[in-house]
Amino acid sequence: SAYQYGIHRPKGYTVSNHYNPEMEKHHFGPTHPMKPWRLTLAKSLITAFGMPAAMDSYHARAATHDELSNFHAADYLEYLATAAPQQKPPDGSESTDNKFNLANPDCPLFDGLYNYCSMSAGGSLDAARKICTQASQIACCWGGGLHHAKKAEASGFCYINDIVLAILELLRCYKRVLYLDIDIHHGDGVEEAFFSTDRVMTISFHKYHPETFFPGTGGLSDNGPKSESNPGSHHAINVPLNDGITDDQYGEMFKTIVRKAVDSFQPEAIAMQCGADSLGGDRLGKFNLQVTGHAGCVEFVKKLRLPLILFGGGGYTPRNVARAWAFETSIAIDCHRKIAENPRIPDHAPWRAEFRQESLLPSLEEILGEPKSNKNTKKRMDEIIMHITEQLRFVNK
Ligand code: ZL4
Ligand code: CA
Ligand code: ZN
Repeated sequence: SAYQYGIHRPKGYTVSNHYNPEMEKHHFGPTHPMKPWRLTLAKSLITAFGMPAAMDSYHARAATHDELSNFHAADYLEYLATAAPQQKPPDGSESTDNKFNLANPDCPLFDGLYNYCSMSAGGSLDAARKICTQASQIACCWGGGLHHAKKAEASGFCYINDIVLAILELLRCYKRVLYLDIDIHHGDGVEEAFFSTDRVMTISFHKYHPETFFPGTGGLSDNGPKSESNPGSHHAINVPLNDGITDDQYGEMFKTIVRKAVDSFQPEAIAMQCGADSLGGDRLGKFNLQVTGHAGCVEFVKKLRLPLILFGGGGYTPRNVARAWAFETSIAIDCHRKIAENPRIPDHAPWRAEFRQESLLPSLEEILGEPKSNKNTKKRMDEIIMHITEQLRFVNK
């Protein structure tokens, strides 16, 4: 099918994909929104379109305890590795054991949890090493992107912060790393981890509605601890958005802000979290992005021609998650135009029935889900850009 689609290795650069099929076998619980099998769907689309012929595929190994301890606390890792899945108390009440925020309904202790986390981190670390040695110019790890995990705390479906670990690896060979986050949730764990360094700039685009939307941080003026002695001052950028944002408005914000940030910060490498819960029709999200709008952000970043890691992240309507990450893989290997010309999912693709319209790029009607009204005014968008432009005056590399 690579032949059928005319897909071949891109000229002049190498793309790698880091993936471990064992990850998908893990379950957070029957009604938990995080479904690791969305990775199976994504992989099956990537394969059906013949994309593996155009990239280096690596079986992601599990990260070692030592590697995880580059960011995480020893007692937390110890507990993650040994805590048994919890049985509900017989009286039906919720568990009270909330050590390290584990066993709360967002972050349940499930069978094989430690394996799942270490494979996610292993893929992201492998990706970072390929970028460091320049064996790859773009590395994809769709099983990573777990941006909420803290040093000694699980949060929002995330236990191990594979992104922080990967960026720490990039910092061994690149002076400055730009982190971009298009998941609908605030990338709080990554932001906090690099609050006190000027070698990482973080930019998260997210829905911001502190009373009702997780995690409640990431306001426009939340830019980290500001002080003369903190070199990381001004290096945390937040783009708080409202429900219903469209491709055009989001794309305009993304490009304007990233262009300005790259000009002032002059990064040597980019780590981008591509959470797919910012797509329309997501089970948890409330934005209106289409696959082409979401992927347009990836395409814009790719054109900067800096070493690049693409992570997965959120995404709770599995068929749309798979579509987005497959199309973004095609952007990485530069065959997205061919795919856009003929987006029909090949007949032999397993899971094809999952994709109702049987196209990689669904029509607007299908993906939108409930039509949402756009609560983002032009005035507010201009204010946000103004604030960030001012903030970037303090960042001159
Ligand atoms: C669920 O049905 O907003 C977890 C979580 C489990 C199964 C049965 C338990 C029922 C929705 C969410 C009770 C669930 C109560 N089950 C969950 C403040 C909250 C406290 C926990 O994309 N309750 C917390 C986290 C967010 C909150 C979003 C995004 C991750 C990422 C990167 C993380 N937490 C309210 C919710 C269900 C569940 C149904 C749920 N949790 C939706 N949003 C949250 O950024 C991967
Ligand atoms: Ca985000
Ligand atoms: Zn999310």
